[in-house]
Order: sequence, then structure tokens, then C-alpha cells
Amino acid sequence: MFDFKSLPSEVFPDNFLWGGATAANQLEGAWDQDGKGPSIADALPGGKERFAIAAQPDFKWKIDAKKYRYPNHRGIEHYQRFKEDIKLFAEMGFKCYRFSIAWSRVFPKGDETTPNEAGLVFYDQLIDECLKYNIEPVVTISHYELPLHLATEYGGWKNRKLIAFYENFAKVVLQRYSQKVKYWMTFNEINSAFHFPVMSQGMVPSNGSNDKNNVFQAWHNQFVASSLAVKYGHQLNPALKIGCMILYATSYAFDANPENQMANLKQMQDFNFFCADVQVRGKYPASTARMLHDYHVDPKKLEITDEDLALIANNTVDYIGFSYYMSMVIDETHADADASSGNLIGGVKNPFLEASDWGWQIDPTGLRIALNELYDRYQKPLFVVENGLGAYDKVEADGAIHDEYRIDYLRKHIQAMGDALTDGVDLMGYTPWGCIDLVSASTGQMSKRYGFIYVDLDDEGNGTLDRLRKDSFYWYQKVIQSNGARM
Ligand code: BGP
Repeated sequence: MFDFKSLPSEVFPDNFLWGGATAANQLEGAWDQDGKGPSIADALPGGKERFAIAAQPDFKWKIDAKKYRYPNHRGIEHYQRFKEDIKLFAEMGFKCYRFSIAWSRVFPKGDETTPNEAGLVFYDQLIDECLKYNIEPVVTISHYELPLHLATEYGGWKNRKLIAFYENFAKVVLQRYSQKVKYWMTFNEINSAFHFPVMSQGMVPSNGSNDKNNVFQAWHNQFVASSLAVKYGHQLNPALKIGCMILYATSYAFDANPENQMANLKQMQDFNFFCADVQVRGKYPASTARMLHDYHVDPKKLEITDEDLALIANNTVDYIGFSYYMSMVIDETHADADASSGNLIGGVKNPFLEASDWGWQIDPTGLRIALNELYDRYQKPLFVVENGLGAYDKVEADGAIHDEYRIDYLRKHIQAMGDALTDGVDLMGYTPWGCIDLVSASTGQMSKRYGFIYVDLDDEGNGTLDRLRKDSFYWYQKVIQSNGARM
């Protein structure tokens, strides 16, 4: 029998998880307080220099207080103001809040055996503050914030020793919070290493990030580590839902030329599906051999044991978390095509779409397509854990922020999710990115803002850090109140 409850006005299920998303390194600040060690995010330059690292063979990780002190080191001082921030989330009616646990707050160097209790106390308080308002915490275990020591001394994720260090970290936090936190994700945007292994694998060119053998080895090590976390989490509490998290960019072939269609198929397999296939289906996809060949990876150089493969097969994820900001176009046949831009991904310009000030092509229908593609392929619950518009905001004389462009972007993407639900997709929730303004991952700056809440802080570190409600704050409050019926 068909279930007719998904009529347009009540398309979002009653238990739909409306909320917002952040990451520790982009908002906490307090980078060296209460025993926290430095993470790779604390050693990354801001501005254009950030992505330029990928082309600097001699780049060395270092903490340069002058150059890198701001902004990741300070964030938006959420560490000090988390109660005020969670209260504002509660005022919007959040049902859940996605954040990450800074690994180097818990294990300052990453390879210790005993955790830093003061670091854990912060997360005890943060989680309890969420629960006080009935906000369900959604935790990313690792979000672009590997302890720096694991990058400098061990060379990042290509080193197998990191599996045990991650396992130790994951066990500590899973054990401590397994009765309070139901939703988890093991690695943020695990597939982003495809383009920028610096942030997700802690590898720079001098550690071999330009060698795809290393990138694949690092992925494999992360898959094993993720499986160990899933295994332990389920043993602790079978009710836990532990997901993967991928960066999804719907991609289209430029035209009906079969060459472009084939190139797009490879793009979908290699970028959008490869990591999810391993984590959701529990095995490497059939396209892996072709992919290794295309990227000149020598399979004999990869260390993959039977025991690893069994772990991966037996500990698949419960749901698929993914970020969606934009779509892209694949064109292999026109050398002169106009390039588009994204933080980690590229492609050519799509004449049917508008783009953000950073060139990210805005495509709500692409989200409906993504949800259908993912659900058709995996038949697992989906969770849109990042989405949003990075924009420059202006504060009016009366303190108001009229961000109708952001409302327009989010409204269209929520409508696309509603359409996908009517298509039959199983969608658990929606946590727009940077629900409070924070440091941008790609620029390392404040001026690229996503929040419903404005934070008074500029790219040079000037400002009161006051929190102001944008127009989108009141709009999103209504969306949640009406469970997606009023937009
Ligand atoms: C994703 C990351 C986030 C976040 C977001 C927006 O790739 O998971 O950490 O920052 O993108 O990107 P940006 O801050 O570069 O605009």
C-alpha cells in the first residue's frame, strides 16, 4: 500500500532533524587553552595562500604566531561563549546541532594514551547545554583538525599508525558520550582528499600529498579507522547511528557527446561515490581498478590486508551524511571552456545557473538529484549535514542584517529536499553550514559568512564579537516551527 502522508504541506516527517552545523577549528578559538595541542588548522595560512600550499613542494607545517594567529586560533570565541550561542540556536528552535570534537583538545599530540580531562570537560558542558534545550547533538569525530604532531611526526594519514591513534580517540569520546549522543560521523568530507589532502588527510606536498599512492593509502587507513569506530560504537550502544560524511557535488556532462558523458560518469564514480561505496557497501567498488590506473597508483604499493577488508565489510555505516553547496559541469572536449570555481572542486561554468561571490554555482535542483542518486544507490537514510550560501553581509545602522539572498538560497534548497521526500527518499534532517558566522575553511577568513547569527569580527580580527540576529534567523525559526510548511 502507498503511504499518502507525504502531501506537500506535511512532507517533512515529524521527527525531522532541523538544525545547523559547525566545526571545532572554525569557531571554538582557545587554540592552546586548557591543555589543547595545535591542530593542522592552527598551522594553515589564510587567504589565497591556503590552497597555494598544494603547489608548494617545500611547505612545512609550523605555527607562526604572527602570520597564523588569526583567525583559527581565536575563532569566534565559542569556547568562552558556547552557552550564549546554544541559547540562540534554541531560540531558532533547533532540533539538533552538528559540531565536531577537536581531537587535539582531547589528545594534544594525538599519540598519547591518556586523554586530557580538561578538554573533555568542555564537551561535557557543550553536550549538556544542548540537551538542556532538547537539542540532539550530532558529532563529527574528525573535521579537518588532525593534531599537528600527527602531521609533522608521522606524515599524516598515509601512516598506518594513525589508525590506532584515531581508534583510541574515537573510543574515548564514544564511550564518554554514548548515552547522550545518538548521531555520529567518523570523518568530515572524506572524499575531499581527491583535490586537497592537506585538510582531510593532514598531508602537504613535503609529506607526499602530490603522490596519489599516498592519498589512496591514507583513504584506506581512514576507512579502516572509520570501521573500528563504527564497530566500537555499536558494541557500546546498538542504538547509535554512525554515518559517513561526503562532499557531494552533483555533476552534469556538458553535452550529449559520449566523451563528456563518460567523463562525467567517471567523475561521479571517483569523486561522489568512491568513499561512500566503501563505507556504505563495505567493499571497494568495481571501478577501483580503473580509478587506480587513471591516477597512476600502483596497487602493489598499497598496504591492504584481508583483516582490513573484513573489518570494512562487517562495520558499514548507518546513514549517509553529506554536504551539498553546488553542482558542476564536466567538459573534456572544449579546451577553451570557462572554468568555474569551488573551494575544492572545479568544472566549467553552467550557463543556466547563477553563482555565489566565490563562484560556487547555485543549484537547488542539483540537491534533489543528489538525494535521488544517493538513495537509489544505497537505500540508506540520508542527512544533509551542510548546505548554505557564503556571502558578504552588511550591518545596517540599526543593527539589522537583511540577508534575503541567503533566505532565497535556503528556501529553494529546502523546497528541493521536500521534492526529494515526495520522490520517496529517506531524509533524516538538515543542518545548514555555519549556522553562526565562523572562519571559512577555504579562505581562513571571517568575511565569507553563512550564519543566521552575525558575529561582529572582521578579517583582521577587529570587532566586538557581539552576536546579532540576521533576517534569516527569524525566517528559519518559522521554517522549523511549521516543520517546513512555512517558507
Ligand atoms: C565544507 C567544510 C566546512 C565548511 C564548508 C564551507 O567543505 O566541511 O568545514 O567550511 O565547506 O566552505 P567555506 O568555509 O570554504 O566556504
